[in-house]
Amino acid sequence: SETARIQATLIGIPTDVGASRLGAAMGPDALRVAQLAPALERLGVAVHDLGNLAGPPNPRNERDTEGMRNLAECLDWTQLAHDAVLQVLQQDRLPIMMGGDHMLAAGSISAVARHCRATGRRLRVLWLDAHSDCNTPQSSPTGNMHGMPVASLCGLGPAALAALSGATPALPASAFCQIGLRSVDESEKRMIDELGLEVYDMRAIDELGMREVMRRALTGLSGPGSSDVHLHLSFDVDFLDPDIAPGTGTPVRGGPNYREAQLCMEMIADTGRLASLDIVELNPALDVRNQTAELVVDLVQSLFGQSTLMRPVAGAVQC
Ligand code: 4U7
Ligand code: MN
Ligand code: MN
Ligand code: MN
Repeated sequence: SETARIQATLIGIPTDVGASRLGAAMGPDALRVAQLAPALERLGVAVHDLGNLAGPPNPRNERDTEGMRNLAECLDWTQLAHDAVLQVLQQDRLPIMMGGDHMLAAGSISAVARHCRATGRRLRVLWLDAHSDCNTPQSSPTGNMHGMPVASLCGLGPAALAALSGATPALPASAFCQIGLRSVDESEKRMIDELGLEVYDMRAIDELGMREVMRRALTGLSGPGSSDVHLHLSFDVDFLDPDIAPGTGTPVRGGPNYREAQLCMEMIADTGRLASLDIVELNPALDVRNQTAELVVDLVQSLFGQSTLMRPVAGAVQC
């Protein structure tokens, strides 16, 4: 069948102001070294690399009186990310954000939410992460802003950040689905409950299997009546087991292995709804010979339809 060629735009967002460990700012270049653009081109995706956005360096501030580190710098970076992503969406292109720490998702997803509001699309956000990232400045044990983007998008935390999309909250909590969690702070457990976030933690993946978890997570995203859905994937590299992905600042053991992660990406690809992507928390300073970046490129190929066979797999799940 004739399918229009996907037009993707790579946006380097080299920030680590939301994290306490330095190094995620080198993420975009590590992905370029691992040949992200050529890997996508081989799958028929037309790729344009915008280069890197330029924002403030990491001043390594202590927590402010409200409990946040580097708030001013995070506001600058999220605004820059928001503006760049919105522009790409308005060109009907698929933005791929190369982070950078996960705070940037408060900017990118704000732009996606604004765009969906303007074009009457329904937004679904898949959040692949070891963490829930729903701390507020008050609840955060660390003050690191990369642990707060979900709360911020749900309207909690500093008003300037929460209002980036032009509406507070940027999106309803029910738009989120989190997969792979295994390190959740006590206050976050309560927040997940209060917000009613849809969560599949590692226990769910162990008990149900990745296939059933993804079937549930992607319900309603394919088939008739789903063509107005914008699927955003926020892929925190620490979702992956640190044995296969050591290059990240907050690794947690017990994550998905290669095969589970690949199936997850393949099932997302099968929906045909992926419309924007964050790749965050890749930290080349902690990596071993760029293996984590190379693994991410491999998984992103699955996400854009790389498969072993021409035809659909016999017995594959219809979501
Ligand atoms: B990431 C943490 F306390 N919850 O808030 C926090 F454990 O984007 C970690 O998912 C946050 O990598 C991790 O600082 C943020 C901590
Ligand atoms: Mn994480
Ligand atoms: Mn995260
Ligand atoms: Mn992290």
